[in-house]
Amino acid sequence: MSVHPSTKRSLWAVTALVGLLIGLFGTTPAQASDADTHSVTWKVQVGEQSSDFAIQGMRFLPGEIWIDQGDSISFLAKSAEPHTVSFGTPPLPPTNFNNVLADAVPPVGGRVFNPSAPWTNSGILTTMPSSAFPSVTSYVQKFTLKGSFTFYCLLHGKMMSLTVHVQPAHSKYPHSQAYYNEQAEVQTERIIDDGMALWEKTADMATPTHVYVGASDTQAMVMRFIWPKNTVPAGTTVTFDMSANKVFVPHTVTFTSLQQNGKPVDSGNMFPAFAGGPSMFKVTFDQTGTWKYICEFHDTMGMVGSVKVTPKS
Ligand SMILES: [Cu+2]
Repeated sequence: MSVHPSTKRSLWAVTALVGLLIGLFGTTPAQASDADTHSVTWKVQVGEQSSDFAIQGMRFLPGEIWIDQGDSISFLAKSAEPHTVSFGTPPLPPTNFNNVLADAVPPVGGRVFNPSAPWTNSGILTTMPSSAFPSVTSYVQKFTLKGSFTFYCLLHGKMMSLTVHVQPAHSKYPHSQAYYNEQAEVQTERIIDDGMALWEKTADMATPTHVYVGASDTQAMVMRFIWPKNTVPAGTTVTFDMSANKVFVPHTVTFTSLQQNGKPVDSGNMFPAFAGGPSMFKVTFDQTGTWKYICEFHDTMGMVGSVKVTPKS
């Protein structure tokens, strides 16, 4: 994430709030581990992505796992898009993006899973750390209590969930790690194919004057402007549109050198209409030239574009 002055201000506010939350919740002492030396550490992947980062997935893989009392799960970040591994009720009702981020960033709880705590949280898991807030690439929880527990990603909601079934110690496992890994590989491919299909479908609706700002369904996100390169004659208005997004992910349309009325042309944070918007941004291009723009959140994933403005014909 590159940091624009306006983003810097809002991130500063987030950082201040995060500092407060770490102060409130970050000091839970780790519980003593038991003496079982036969415990297994299972692996769960968090997120998926295509090699060019264009498609980002929103699944824990596997989404359901059977382990024994005393076993641990190591959650491993597999995508640049940030996710969390969270359980319980977050300390604040999310009312806006900064609020969600403030809940997601601070780790809450120790290494031993405590289902009776009001809220446990991994912190931000990502393969592409941002300098704007702290993050991790893995998160371990040890399970000492029997039962079924459903975790979710705070950033992407309850559709991104994982159910952990904790059987009594020394029970037979229904599946091996190799089985889960194979399933994860097959499902990763499916999620990326789904994202590619969504990308094509959105491209069919786009025109030189109607650019879609990302796209998403409930398991895949397209981190691209669609179309990313347009040519229009001077005087044309281009609409940048968030309506192809079905999940709560912000984007921006931030021009790197184009100024109008002495100010840089920048949408600020955009959200889909169901999340309160603003979901549309219109720019009328009067100056000829090639004007580059980025999404401030996802430019490092390749979410960049340009509009070439030719003289009026
Ligand atoms: Cu973006």
